[in-house]
Amino acid sequence: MQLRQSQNLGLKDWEVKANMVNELVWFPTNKCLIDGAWVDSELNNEIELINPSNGRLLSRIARASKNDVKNAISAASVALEKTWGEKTALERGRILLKMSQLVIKYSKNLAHLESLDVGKPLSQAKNDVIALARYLEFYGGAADKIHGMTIPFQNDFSVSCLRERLGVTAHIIPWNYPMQIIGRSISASLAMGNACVVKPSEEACLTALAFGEIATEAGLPAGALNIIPGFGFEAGQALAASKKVNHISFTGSLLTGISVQTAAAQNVVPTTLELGGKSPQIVFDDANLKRAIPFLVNAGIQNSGQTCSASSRILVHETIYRDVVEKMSGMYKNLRVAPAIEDYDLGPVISRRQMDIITSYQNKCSDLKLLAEGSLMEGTNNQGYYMSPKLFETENYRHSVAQEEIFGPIQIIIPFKNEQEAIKIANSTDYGLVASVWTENGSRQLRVAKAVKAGQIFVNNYGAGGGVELPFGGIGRSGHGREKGFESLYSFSQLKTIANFHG
Ligand code: TXE
Repeated sequence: MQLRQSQNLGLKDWEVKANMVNELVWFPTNKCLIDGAWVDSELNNEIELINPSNGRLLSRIARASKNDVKNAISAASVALEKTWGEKTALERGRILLKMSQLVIKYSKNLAHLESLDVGKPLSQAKNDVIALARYLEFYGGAADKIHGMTIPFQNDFSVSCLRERLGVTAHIIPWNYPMQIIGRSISASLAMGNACVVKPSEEACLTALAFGEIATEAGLPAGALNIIPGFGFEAGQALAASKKVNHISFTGSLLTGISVQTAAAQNVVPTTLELGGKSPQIVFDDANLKRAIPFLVNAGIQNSGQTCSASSRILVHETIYRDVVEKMSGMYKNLRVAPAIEDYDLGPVISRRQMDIITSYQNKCSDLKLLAEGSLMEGTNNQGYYMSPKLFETENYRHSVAQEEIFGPIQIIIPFKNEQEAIKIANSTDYGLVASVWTENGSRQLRVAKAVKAGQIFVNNYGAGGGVELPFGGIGRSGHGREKGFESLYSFSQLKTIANFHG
């Protein structure tokens, strides 16, 4: 079948206009990027993207079929044998750096697209663009600085370990942070010399497509990065089940993660899974509350709580509990929810489906005390998916809303009596992604940081501003493998040991 092609979608050059909330992104966004060309999906099928700020059609994206996925994987394999595979580490790094510069050049457009598509306040989308550029910069710089090693062995041997690429890497991306998650995963993989096939989310996909355009403009050879929008049960599943993929990075829900890992296991393909959490912040009686309070709240409501590392549990020592409740409630009462582009504290949540999930958790909170909530601004009565953020309290840390990931703007505050109990509550869920400890006591900082089960622990802060350099990933049901920092380069490569006998 001859596929229709277009040179450019026009997304990266999209002119940002004033009142974008009602704008329909009419560009030919219904394409897949395969082997450097924007092509129709095999069956010429489309998926509608809905603008969460008004519930109306935003754009249409391609619905890639199994064959489209196959073509994308073949294009990646060919790029590895030829153009991309022949590049030196230095050359790969320079292309990533060029991509980083172009992301900055198109940052205004990218931020607007992400804000419209995901429904996140514009300034949060701007931060995501900066993070994307930073990932490309970090891994572009690292591409020629990741080495193998030599091993002292018997005197008549020379032993070296080469750090080699894996081959074709698959990247299954969720809707909550498309730019950031593409950035952290693709940049590291390309730096190591792999070729990528990306399956963005069917709920938010536009910046992934714009990123494809930027890669082409930066001179990334055809096939090194392929983008196949589509449904998870179709394109996603086909990608996860392919024998020709050599690694899968997945960020998303626990159940889909299990299904991806099960599919990969049939082909003995390694996976990196990032599956969210129920991340606690532990506030001791000597904490600097002036500094802590904004972190306690913002880490829960950022992107309407739809963040894998959202802090949805706040554990507070009983002696300062009422003070913290009062201060957090004060902040909550000033939180404003508005259409994303208007850039208040929260935008809408991603979809009607997500709204229903969050509402069902809110209903389960009926036996908890509602301490405070934010308010909806004008413009939110327009079919968009708006939810006011809510702060609840309970002593029952085993309650389902204090144990399960809600993925919405709900925080639960829980009192504790002593350090031992705080650690017990923090470690009581099946998750372990991120945690923070607020105390001025140095011994306690280290004791608690070591005792809490999570991949990242922050002391007297939360998130360290994103920290591209800092290894990130979960334990337990939050997943396995590490992204970010140099760790990610290890995940996207393998060691080959050469034992040379010269006796
Ligand atoms: O996730 P899915 P959904 C959590 C959050 C949310 C819930 C549901 O709790 O409420 O997941 O969100 C692709 N084979 N997180 O349904 O299904 C899918 O197309 C291969 C946490 O959106 O996990 C999309 O690209 N791929 C999270 C990606 O997987 C499949 C971020 C994620 O979708 C597939 C998002 C399949 N069988 C949701 N089925 C986080 N950790 O940050 C779907 N996909």
